[in-house]
Amino acid sequence: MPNIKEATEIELGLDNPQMYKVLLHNDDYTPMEFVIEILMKIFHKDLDSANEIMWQVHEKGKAVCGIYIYEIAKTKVQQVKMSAKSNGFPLLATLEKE
Ligand code: TYC
Repeated sequence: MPNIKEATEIELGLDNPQMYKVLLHNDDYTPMEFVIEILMKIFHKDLDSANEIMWQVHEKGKAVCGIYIYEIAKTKVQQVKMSAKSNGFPLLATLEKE
């Protein structure tokens, strides 16, 4: 018997969606503590990995903080933007196709 559900998922591209990296970018003004807080609250990192990612951004200029489907990645970028803006920091997050 043909598997209609599987065939439809494949046809619609739902079996293997395009994934997007969310990158955090360095700047000279956002406090390290604020970046760590963002990584814990928005990207659900524990303190150790948030600290590690923050240092990677600080030293290398940018780092990946998560990989998601488009709608989720876009929402994370927007959440970073809103939180940074309301706290008066220039922190920037961007999307990149995986
Ligand atoms: N460079 C910032 C500082 O020295 C810290 C920082 C880290 C800023 C990561 C942004 O995405 C960032 N206060």
